[in-house]
Amino acid sequence: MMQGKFIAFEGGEGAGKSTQARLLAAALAAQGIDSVVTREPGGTPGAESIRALLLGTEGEGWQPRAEALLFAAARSDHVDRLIRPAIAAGKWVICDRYVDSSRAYQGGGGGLSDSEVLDLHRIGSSGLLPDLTLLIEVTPEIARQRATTRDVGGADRIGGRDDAYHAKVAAAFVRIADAEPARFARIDGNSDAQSVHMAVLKALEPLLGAA
Ligand code: T5A
Repeated sequence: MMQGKFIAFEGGEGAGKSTQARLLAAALAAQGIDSVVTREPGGTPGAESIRALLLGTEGEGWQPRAEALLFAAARSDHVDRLIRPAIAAGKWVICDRYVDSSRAYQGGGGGLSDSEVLDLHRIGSSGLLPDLTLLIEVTPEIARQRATTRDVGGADRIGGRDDAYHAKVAAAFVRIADAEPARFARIDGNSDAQSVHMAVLKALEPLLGAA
């Protein structure tokens, strides 16, 4: 059996990652490609429990290193129990955030070095990387508008951090993507969902040709 592919969507809050993950799964299904849409932190029962610890706004929260370890632990469970088995079964895995979020948020925003975050990923998940990572980029104004529509009940612990933190995260995403052009496609996410979806499909053409 052919192995599946592993696609990740990355970007700031409200960029439209979940919307694009769903549209991609539907487009793949129309081509007869079986996929599984999943998310981080989360995707398995254990990782979803860790998600609640990380994003809940009760209590005093986590220091940057504890936060990075919790994301890495959640990812390890997700990779072992869901991502690797699905790929081995020939499915495409479409993941809403993955390790590059840890590099951008806990690294760029939280101050850990990139090599520290990658060490945790090597220990937790054998360094598994996506075949393609789609970075959805929107202006801060559009991100704010979309996140406000979504966060009617209030932002989570990390989404609710200040503008300076999110500016560092956005800059880190661009740095990471530009350093690995073969694994990343940078997608302009400012237009309507269907136009962004077309750009996503264009970026996936090389992988779809090989499916
Ligand atoms: N985090 C995560 C880390 O710090 N480290 C890590 O390692 C990981 C994995 C949770 C938080 O955890 C942090 C980052 C986050 O702060 P999350 O649950 O993925 O991560 O949080 P969000 O990024 O906020 O997730 P969302 O899934 O809610 O945002 P999306 O997916 O970017 O946006 P989406 O698709 O839900 O769209 C938001 C709104 O905009 C509309 C949608 O309908 C929706 O209302 N929309 C559009 N409107 C107009 N035009 C378009 N093109 C649109 N696309 C979407």
